[in-house]
Amino acid sequence: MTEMEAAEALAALAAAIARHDQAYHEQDAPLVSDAEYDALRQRNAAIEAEFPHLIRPDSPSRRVGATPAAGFAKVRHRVPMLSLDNAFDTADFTEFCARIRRFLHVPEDAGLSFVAEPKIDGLSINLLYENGALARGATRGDGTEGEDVTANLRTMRTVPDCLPGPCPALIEIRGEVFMTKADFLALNAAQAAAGQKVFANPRNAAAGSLRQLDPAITATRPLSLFAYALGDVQGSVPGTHSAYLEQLRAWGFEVNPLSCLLAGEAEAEAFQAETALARAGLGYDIDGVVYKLDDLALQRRLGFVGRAPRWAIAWKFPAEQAVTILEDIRIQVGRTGALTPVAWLAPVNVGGVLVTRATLHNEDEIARKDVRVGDTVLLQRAGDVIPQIVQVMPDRRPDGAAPFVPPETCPACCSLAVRAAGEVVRRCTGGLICPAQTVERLIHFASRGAFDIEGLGEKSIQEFHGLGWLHGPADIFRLERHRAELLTREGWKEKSVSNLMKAIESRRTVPLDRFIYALGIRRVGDTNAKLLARHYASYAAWRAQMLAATTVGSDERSALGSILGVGKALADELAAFFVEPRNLAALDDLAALLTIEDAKSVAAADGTLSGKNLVFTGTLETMSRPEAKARAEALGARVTDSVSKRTDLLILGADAGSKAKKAAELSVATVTEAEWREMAGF
Ligand code: D41
Repeated sequence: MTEMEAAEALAALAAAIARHDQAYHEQDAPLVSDAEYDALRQRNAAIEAEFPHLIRPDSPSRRVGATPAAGFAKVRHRVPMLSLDNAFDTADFTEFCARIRRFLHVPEDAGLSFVAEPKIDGLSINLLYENGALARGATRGDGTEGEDVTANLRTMRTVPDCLPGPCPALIEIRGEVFMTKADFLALNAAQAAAGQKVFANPRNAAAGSLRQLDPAITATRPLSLFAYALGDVQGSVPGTHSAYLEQLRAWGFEVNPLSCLLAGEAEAEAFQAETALARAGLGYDIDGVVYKLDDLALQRRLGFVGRAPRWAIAWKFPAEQAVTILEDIRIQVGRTGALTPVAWLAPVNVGGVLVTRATLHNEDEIARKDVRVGDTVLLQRAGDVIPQIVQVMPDRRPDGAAPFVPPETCPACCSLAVRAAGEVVRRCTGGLICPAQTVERLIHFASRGAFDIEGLGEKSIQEFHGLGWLHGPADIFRLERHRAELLTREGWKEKSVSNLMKAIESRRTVPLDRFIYALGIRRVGDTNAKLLARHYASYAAWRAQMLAATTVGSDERSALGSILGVGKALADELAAFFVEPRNLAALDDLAALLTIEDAKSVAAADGTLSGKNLVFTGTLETMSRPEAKARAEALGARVTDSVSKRTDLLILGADAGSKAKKAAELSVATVTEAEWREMAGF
């Protein structure tokens, strides 16, 4: 690997890992399996080890865990919440014990007592009790600072409001919030039935439930807590960890009943093996066992290195694996039209869970692993409910097993499915007519920037779609037909129905740009919709030109590609939409019910960025400077390097410095990168 390649790889890894961290910690919706995530981090570490001078200021290795998300107040833990070093085999554990003995200067055969606690796969929290009353509860966050989720924690049965009997004046108690497997499955079933988001695994379900801004929602979620450690203490506590766990029980906390005191290394090894066997039968997910030296005085002497104590270690289990036959590869259509291949498997038990499906992510992944129908495959569950295919067993491949051929049409609506250059995802082009996408499309259609139909939000769209009243956007303007039946439904009254119908009627006349934007064609954000509307001026002209532009190489296609700021990728998306005859039929059906207003002529239009002087500063996180500049210029703006009185707008990347200050002095308007993307229609 050259230095240049290493730098590029580190930049890409930093961005990818940050994206995954955010998806995992802030949206509680991971994009990849834990194993894939670990592989990214390992690759990052390996490259950094080889090229230490290229370690980036924003390197994932410099960040620990999640930074607190907006919405909750930040809380500094009185004593930092440490992390844990990992052991993966007996040798690692033996070395952990040897290190303790070396540090304490005790003989090699000196016995060490450990408390073993199954390592719950949940999220750590910190509870502060003042004079025996719960004063504050926070998530672990980055270990130093977490989020104040006191109100949410108070809704949990297993979080005592007060500690009965004598207790220190101030004490921090730490533990793991989790959801049992049964509670998780029931919650997901209820979420799915209500058309709400389902969670990838119990850990994410627990995190998502605890981090609700509305504690009333948390109160309905089945969360559990096992307490396992103390933080700051003002007052006296027992001298051993095992006695401390007993004290926690006496105060009313649940402590994992499998926790136990072990007399030495041999017992720890046996405990590890027993727990690995018991794992599948437990009601909750664990990913290893934490071993903590029992003697608190020794713990204090040992202290910690970096952010991990020398006196504790998490001995992880190997990932749960199994072998089975891949019976079929079927295509799932997501709500946004993304096609995902899914492996249909001969049912197999993987660590106590009966598995019949595995995700195959995308066609590149299938090609890379050379997965074929009929193959014997090795599966792995690593914390996730949906398992991964680790590899195929090539020597067990049946004769005639053919490589996977990606579908050219959408299995839900038979429209063409296309994969744009440079993208891994194949997408259905049947935007308006694909049943798999209907709800999502309609939500966009009725949303604020589009038709802006008040009272027609996600919930009612789901309801009407479920009743078979809405198949495409035109049906919204035929809802009047269902007025009588709607009035008989729960939650609908004369007033709300009549308001909804009025809101719909008031939108029968619509400006061309909003109409175009509402169609939800990929890459056609509101800025591009405005550009198109201004350029083609009338709906009839736009429709005719788009039809002509479906022919590759036509004058209309190249004209479309060269409209200020539109570009080839967008031209391709528009062509793909218009090439599908049923999209066109749905469009005509809709247009016939509406009055679509012509756009104002280009000369009179006041383009939001046209003629403006822009300056970029700081590090843009989602695009390069040259791309941002090209886009701005395509929208008619001028881009300069320094802020002056003539600057109209300063776009602030990360770590913006003196230019931001200057802009403030000169009262120059500023926007964030996200706002800029919005303006530029990215
Ligand atoms: O069950 C757990 N997940 C667990 C996590 C546990 N039983 N004990 C733990 N003990 C600690 C120390 C030794 C640092 C007090 C932990 C964790 N830490 C922990 N959880 C997440 C990061 C660290």
